[in-house]
Amino acid sequence: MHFCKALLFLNLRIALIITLLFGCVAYLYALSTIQHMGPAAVKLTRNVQGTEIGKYSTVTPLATQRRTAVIIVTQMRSGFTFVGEIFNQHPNAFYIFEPLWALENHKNKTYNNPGMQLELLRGVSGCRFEQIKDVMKFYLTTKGLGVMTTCHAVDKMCDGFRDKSANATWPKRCPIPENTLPTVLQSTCEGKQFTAIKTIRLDDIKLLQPMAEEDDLNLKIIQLVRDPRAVIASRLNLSKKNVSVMTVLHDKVNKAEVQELCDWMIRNAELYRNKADWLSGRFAVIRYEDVGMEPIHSMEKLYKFIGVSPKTEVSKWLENHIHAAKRRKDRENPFGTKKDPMKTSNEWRTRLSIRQVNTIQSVCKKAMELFHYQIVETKEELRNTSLNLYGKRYSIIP
Ligand SMILES: *[C@@H]1O[C@H](CO)[C@@H](O)[C@H](O)[C@H]1NC(C)=O
Ligand SMILES: *[C@@H]1O[C@H](CO)[C@@H](O)[C@H](O)[C@H]1NC(C)=O
Ligand SMILES: *[C@@H]1O[C@H](CO)[C@@H](O)[C@H](O)[C@H]1NC(C)=O
Ligand SMILES: *[C@@H]1O[C@H](CO)[C@@H](O)[C@H](O)[C@H]1NC(C)=O
Ligand SMILES: CC(=O)N[C@H]1CO[C@H](CO)[C@@H](O)[C@@H]1O
Repeated sequence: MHFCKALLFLNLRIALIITLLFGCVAYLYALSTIQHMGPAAVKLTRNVQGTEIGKYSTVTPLATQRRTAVIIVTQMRSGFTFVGEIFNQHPNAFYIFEPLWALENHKNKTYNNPGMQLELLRGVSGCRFEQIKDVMKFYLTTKGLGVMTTCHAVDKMCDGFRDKSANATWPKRCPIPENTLPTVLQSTCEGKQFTAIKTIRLDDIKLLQPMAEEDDLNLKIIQLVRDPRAVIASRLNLSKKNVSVMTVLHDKVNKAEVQELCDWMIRNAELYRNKADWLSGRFAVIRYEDVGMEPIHSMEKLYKFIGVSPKTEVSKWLENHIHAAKRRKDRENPFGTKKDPMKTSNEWRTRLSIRQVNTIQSVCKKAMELFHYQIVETKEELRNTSLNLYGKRYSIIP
């Protein structure tokens, strides 16, 4: 019995020694393998914190952890609601629209300036909210926008706080205390793969240059443009349900408004056309009319451009939305019918007079040439929708 115990004890010791020996050999082998992975591997691991702490661990480089933020700029009545929505529908998006509205409408009138605009967009893009908590609080709780129910990530965030009683006032629909708001927003934002912001209130994308040069941000900018004749036609009668040529005819086109619209189109596309370094790989421009022809393809290209894979939720939503828009003959959606894909794009041609069209065309000559919007000379050309004014595409998505 005693002998057996001694033997067992001995065996255990031997086993321990063998295990240790194997461990040492395995460790040395692993060490030599890692050292023989070449300079790339060493450089890669050294990037971590700039020291050699992580030398023998396999860690992905920090570069891949740059946050993607896409800023979508467009103008009022350009019919691009769905472009914001294709990002809102992504389960991994932190999507918000019109944050600049909050600066414009904040009770502190000093807020509405380019410096604050940059600070706000920067904060939202990079998930840093401490400096902008005052504006964010106003933005999230104001009735005017309804952000807390329409933007999915924000909606979910507010859900844990809101007063669900039927008579809850607007501030109670997202009553996150101001002192915790920055951290709650930050964790919501960081919990999502990317940020998407849509706005009609950015005059000049040049404002975004400092964001493009930030090391930890992967900034993408999408400019959405639409035929100015269609935009103006749409704006002329926001309040009219039953629109016909006769009713619109008498509305004067506001030249200053048209000028502003077309200047904006040119100003924001020109930096890219002049090959501004900081925009390289970061800028895309799409025409409403081109999206109308190929909505699914456009969505896929936009996602490819920002480097995020579109989930099935997005394509499903878009397909349903296209069908619904076609059924409703929704004027503000670019999607035509099967029989006439350009139908919605051409609608303005039955609603504006040739005089109105001439006014817009003379003010917008340069912008229309740039984006390949074909000019009409006569009333016959204007009304004859067999004449395609959008045959030459323009959209650029790198
Ligand atoms: C408005 O904001 C500025 C900073 O942008 C601040 O200095 C000023 O005190 C604020 N005014 C009011 C009335 O809160
Ligand atoms: C909401 O309505 C309930 C009864 O319907 C009432 O007791 C409560 O005071 C109301 N709350 C507010 C904030 O008005
Ligand atoms: C719309 O306008 C047309 C012509 O102007 C008119 O005949 C028609 O009754 C109107 N429809 C409605 C619903 O008002
Ligand atoms: C309408 O435009 C098409 C295409 O340019 C042309 O073939 C046709 O003759 C035009 N119709 C009329 C009535 O001008
Ligand atoms: C911008 C514009 O001129 N809108 C007009 C549209 O039609 C209504 C009447 O229904 C006018 O009051 C608006 O001025």
